[in-house]
Amino acid sequence: METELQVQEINVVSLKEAPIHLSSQIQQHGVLLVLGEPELKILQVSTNTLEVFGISPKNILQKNLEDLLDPFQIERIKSGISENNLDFINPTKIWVRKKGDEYTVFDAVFHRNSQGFLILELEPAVSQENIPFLSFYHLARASINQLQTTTTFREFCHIIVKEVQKVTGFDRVMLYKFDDDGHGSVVAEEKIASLESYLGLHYPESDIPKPARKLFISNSIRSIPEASSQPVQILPVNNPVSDRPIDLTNSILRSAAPCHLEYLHNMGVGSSLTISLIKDQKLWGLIACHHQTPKYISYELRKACEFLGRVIFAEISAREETEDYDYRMNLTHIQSVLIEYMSQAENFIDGLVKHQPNLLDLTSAQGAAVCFGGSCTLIGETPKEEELYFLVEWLKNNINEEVFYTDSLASLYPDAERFKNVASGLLAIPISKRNYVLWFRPEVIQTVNWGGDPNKAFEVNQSQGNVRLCPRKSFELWKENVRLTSLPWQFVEIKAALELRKAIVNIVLRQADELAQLAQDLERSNAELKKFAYVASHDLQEPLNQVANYVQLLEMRYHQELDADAIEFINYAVEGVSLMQTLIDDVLAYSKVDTQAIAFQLTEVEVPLERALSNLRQRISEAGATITYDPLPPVMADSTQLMQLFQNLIGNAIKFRSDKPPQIHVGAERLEDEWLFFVRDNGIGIDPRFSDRIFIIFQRLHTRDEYPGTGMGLAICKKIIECHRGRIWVESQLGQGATFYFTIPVGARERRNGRKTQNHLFS
Ligand code: BLA
Repeated sequence: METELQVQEINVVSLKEAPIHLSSQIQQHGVLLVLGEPELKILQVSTNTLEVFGISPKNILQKNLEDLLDPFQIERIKSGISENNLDFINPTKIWVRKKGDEYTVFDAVFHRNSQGFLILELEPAVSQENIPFLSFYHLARASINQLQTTTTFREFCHIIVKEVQKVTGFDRVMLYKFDDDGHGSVVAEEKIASLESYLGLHYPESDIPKPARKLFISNSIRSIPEASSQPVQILPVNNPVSDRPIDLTNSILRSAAPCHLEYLHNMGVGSSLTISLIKDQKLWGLIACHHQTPKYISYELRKACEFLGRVIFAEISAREETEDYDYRMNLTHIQSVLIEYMSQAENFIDGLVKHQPNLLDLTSAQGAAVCFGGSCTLIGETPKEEELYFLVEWLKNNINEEVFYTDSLASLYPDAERFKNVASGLLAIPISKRNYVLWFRPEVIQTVNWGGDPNKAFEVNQSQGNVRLCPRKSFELWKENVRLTSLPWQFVEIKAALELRKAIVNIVLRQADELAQLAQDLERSNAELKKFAYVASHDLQEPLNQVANYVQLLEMRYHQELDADAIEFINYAVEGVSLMQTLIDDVLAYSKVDTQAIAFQLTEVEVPLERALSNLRQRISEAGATITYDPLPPVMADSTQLMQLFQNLIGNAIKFRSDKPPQIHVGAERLEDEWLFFVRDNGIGIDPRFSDRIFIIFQRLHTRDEYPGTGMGLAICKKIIECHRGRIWVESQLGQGATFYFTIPVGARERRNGRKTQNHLFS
């Protein structure tokens, strides 16, 4: 129990071992020398020189390199070093005299480390001759020719390992790919028949700790020809110039970390060669080669493998991107279609869910929801609406990013287990604090094959107070059933969701902006008007009554004494008072036409029309007017206001009649998105020059003697129609009658069938 707890507490990365690149230990088969420039003074040396050269390290330290080598070799080296690019002299063949006439041939490789020291590494030459560079090229070209005929990513990977296996002869060559979470798996393998296969097996992150991976980005090829040999110390441990351990990041002889050597031993590996595969400055994967027994690979051949891996891998990345590319283009297309739909729809949500393609296609999801303004619009397979309210609440409190996604929602939000069948995977974008677009993917139960139990990837050894991690002993297949997860969201899908978010935010903001502006304007003018109407009706009413009462009193009390002129003047005064009364009433009526007070209802337009006609009964019969109308459609409107509108328009048609008896006709016609109504008369008509002026408040074309009235009627009509989001205008010529037109938009429900019903009148 106690050790179990401790295991959990130990962070594999924060191991108390020295950083691996400062280990000051190299592998036994070679010699490492740290040189001071320009005289090439030997500052540090590995302690195995006696075995390799026959000279003890103490006799080498502080000497110059020329004390060790023939003058002609030194000359070659010195001129190479002065070249600045050490790759020109790597590798150089060097002969070191062991004793008498006995020479040993080495491959000499130089590099300068991060601390600026020149490091010379000597490996016994395996082959005598250099492999010409051209053979790299032939190797790579042959492989790439093969690649051209392959189709899938898997096949591509397999060719790499096959080629590397062919040129090196390792027992096993693998392509190891890292996942996003740091674990990795063997995606391609070529091996001798007697070994069991590791293909498809997963290995936990701790098998290759982070510091090691960081190192592999800088040093892309590492060779351990004899995994069981004892590491050799560098002398002195601290560099005499810097007084610090020497940085061996780019050394080829550095001894692997003890933990890793133990790992290789447990796995039955006698030697290994590892090549880093780097994409976008990140470690994408490794080519890992194993041999059961010690195996030396020459520097040239290692370089050839590195080159091969790099060239073919570049091809792989390109291929991976092309596969991505087609899908990405498709998503981009869907995205632009959705944006088009959204901007056309009255409500952007309709644009996302009502057509093909829709929201689901943007991310290849099986379900989606738009939670907006307190309600959710669902499409496809989704959790229930009330479950979504809780989920949105959780997102609101826990997620601050522009996009959130998981392929295992239940691991973060346990309630999600209840709807795992539809939503084990979630991709969410917040539109604003409480509004979200969500995509869902169902649970897909997967079996993951591990190379050994990942929960026991290492053991803790406690001896003499030291805690030490060592790798597991068993690499036997360990199967894990992964539940409560969906297929992962791909990068391109997440990007498409983010792009959509931008578009929605823009559309919603724009609509909100327009509405706010409109509401503000309206509110301001209405408030002013209402204030005026209030003053007019209350403050004016009282003095007005007073005038009326006293004038009438005057008439009653002094009737006898007044002459005809005085009585006429009193009548004018009474008329003036009553005109003022009508004006006040009209202004009040005008101020009451108000969008906020409007009661939109599906209204059969004939109903308000007939009420208006009934109110005008007396005037119609007095004028001998004939009024006809076509069948009229239902519209979303305020019936009382429509009544008032008709009453004003028909009242005007009667008032402004010519010598002929008035003939008035009301009709309607369907346009694209609205109904067009008209009221046509045969009256005196209006000079087209004035056709705009007549709708302005208090504007009159005639004197009150000719035609009575306040000049408010058409202003009220205009306001009523504007409240219905329509337009009103007149078409007329003087003396030829007039036609008043007004429009009312069709309701949202009707609009969707607009094309079908276009030009198709009501029955
Ligand atoms: C290094 N571990 C590595 C390397 C590989 C693996 C490929 C790089 C080897 C190299 O650069 O030569 C792991 N090898 C694998 C895996 C497969 C394989 C997964 O063939 C699968 C087929 N490792 C552990 C534990 C520790 C550890 C418990 O399992 C210690 C905490 C450490 N691994 C470790 C270290 C290195 C390493 C420190 C770096 C070795 C070095 O370069 O010094």
